Amino acid sequence: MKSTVTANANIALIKYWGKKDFDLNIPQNNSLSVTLDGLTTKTTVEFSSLYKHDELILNNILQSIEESKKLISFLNLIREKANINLFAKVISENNFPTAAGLASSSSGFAALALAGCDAAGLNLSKKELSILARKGSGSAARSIFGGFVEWAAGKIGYDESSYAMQLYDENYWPEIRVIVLVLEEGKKEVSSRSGMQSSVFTSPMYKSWLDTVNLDLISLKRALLEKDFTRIGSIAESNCLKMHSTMLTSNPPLIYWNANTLELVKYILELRKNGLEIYFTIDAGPQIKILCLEKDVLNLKKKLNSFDFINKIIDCSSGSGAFILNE
Ligand code: 2P0
Repeated sequence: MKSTVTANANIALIKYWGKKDFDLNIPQNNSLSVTLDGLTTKTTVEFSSLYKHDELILNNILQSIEESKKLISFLNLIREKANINLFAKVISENNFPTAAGLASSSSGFAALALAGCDAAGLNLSKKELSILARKGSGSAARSIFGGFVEWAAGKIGYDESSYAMQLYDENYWPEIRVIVLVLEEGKKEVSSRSGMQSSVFTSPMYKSWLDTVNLDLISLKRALLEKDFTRIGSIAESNCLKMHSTMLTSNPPLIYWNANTLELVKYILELRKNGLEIYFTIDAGPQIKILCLEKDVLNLKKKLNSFDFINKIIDCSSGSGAFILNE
């Protein structure tokens, strides 16, 4: 009863920031993402009667019970579905910084959902896996799939109504790139989970966010169909800034950027004014993700190399969904 899976993180072009059903982890709005081949989690789950409790080893470090709480409640969902009562050992590794605003929970829970189900002898459809992964972490619902993915928000109280689906697979647009700039590797101070609830309840901008996000989604889907990079970049960048306006106006304010994030945002705008077609998006952390086309990657990276505060540059294409690695 053992299975190993890899899954990639995803970056939202239309963001998820807030839930309408906290118990079922059902979001306020539909979101749309691209799965990234450079941000990968590899997870092994083994259920065995030899284990006397659940154990999580994350990036080679044994986690405390407190740190394993989310994992244990997630394993309980799998045990209930599979009708087993065995404990599990889970070994998980990310090839990128964990909990720093690089969507490690998206790849983490997508990998755990598939590896856990496979190890428990469950054969779920991708839609069912997406519903399950969502309950670990919302964005994980999207990482079950590769390429461009939409997560349908669904309805309050209806577990089965909220799941992701693939719009285009990872081969749809090989020229599109997401260049991830890692500025800080530490864990963020306010988790996305508590940050987004605070924005829902306290930001006076939250209603405007909800009023415009669906129009952004429709326009972005149209632009994707037409492979119109200019429109995709502008919509994604503006959607990201609208999400950050709900963060900034939360009480207490949520400021996930640092001074270097701001310096790079201004630099990106300047480069674009001078003809290099690049756009930024930022999640709940200081890291910047630049959307660009393959033809501009070398030139862009050369320019970025002059910033010594950029710790790491990860060049991503659109990547695959979660899959089982067992021989
Ligand atoms: C997203 N983020 O759409 C947005 C943009 C962060 C900013 O999904 O509470 O870790 O586990 O459902 O999925 C981060 O939130 O939150 C996130 P939970 P999650 O990618």
